[in-house]
Amino acid sequence: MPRSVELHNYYRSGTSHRVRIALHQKSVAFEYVPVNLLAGEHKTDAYLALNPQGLVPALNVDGRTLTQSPAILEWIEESWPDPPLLPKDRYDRAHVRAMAALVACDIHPINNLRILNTLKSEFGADQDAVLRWISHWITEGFTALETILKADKTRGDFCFGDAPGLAECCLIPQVYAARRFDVDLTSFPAICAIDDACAVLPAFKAAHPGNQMDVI
Ligand SMILES: N[C@@H](CCC(=O)N[C@@H](CS)C(=O)NCC(=O)O)C(=O)O
Repeated sequence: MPRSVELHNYYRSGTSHRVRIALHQKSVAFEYVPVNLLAGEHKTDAYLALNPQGLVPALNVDGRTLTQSPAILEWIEESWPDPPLLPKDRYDRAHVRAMAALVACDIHPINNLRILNTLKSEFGADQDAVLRWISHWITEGFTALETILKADKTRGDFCFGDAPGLAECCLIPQVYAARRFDVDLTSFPAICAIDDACAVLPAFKAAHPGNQMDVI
């Protein structure tokens, strides 16, 4: 088992939030190392030495650095299998991974800070246009996810089955971002119910942006 686990992250970063949920869900003790994105700390030489992409999170385990939250989540799952983030059946696993990827590959990347900054600096978008951009892509992705969730008649309170897993690691931070940017969520009752079910769980409370040491 690893002796030291350091999470280099930022309280409001969705990808950081994903990894915090997984670590807390599995009761893994870790050191929280804040990286202030607004102050550009992710572009310093020291951080680029950890992650040449200059993106958070980075997970340093016994001196080895892991990057890319999907890879980190899978590594956490392999290292601490209980409680599981993925179901036993491989078709079910593909289904859960697909819901996670819907958020992680198709919603989050196009709403990232560097994309929003480029929309403003290179393409003349003002703040109102940026908010419309965010709302457009979250709404499109959540519309599909809501349909997927409603089609699963065996589902309990979560995206799959009766416990949160990989899909919630990605979804809950995206719901937090949607609320932060005032995206209208009234058309997504299934997603909001999953968010409510997670909000009362200790791991999700511990991972919440508002409960981190670097919250502003
Ligand atoms: N695919 C990467 C994306 C990481 C990422 O985009 N992180 C954001 C925060 S959520 C970041 O560092 N943004 C800095 C920037 O855009 O300048 C992952 O999942 O880890």
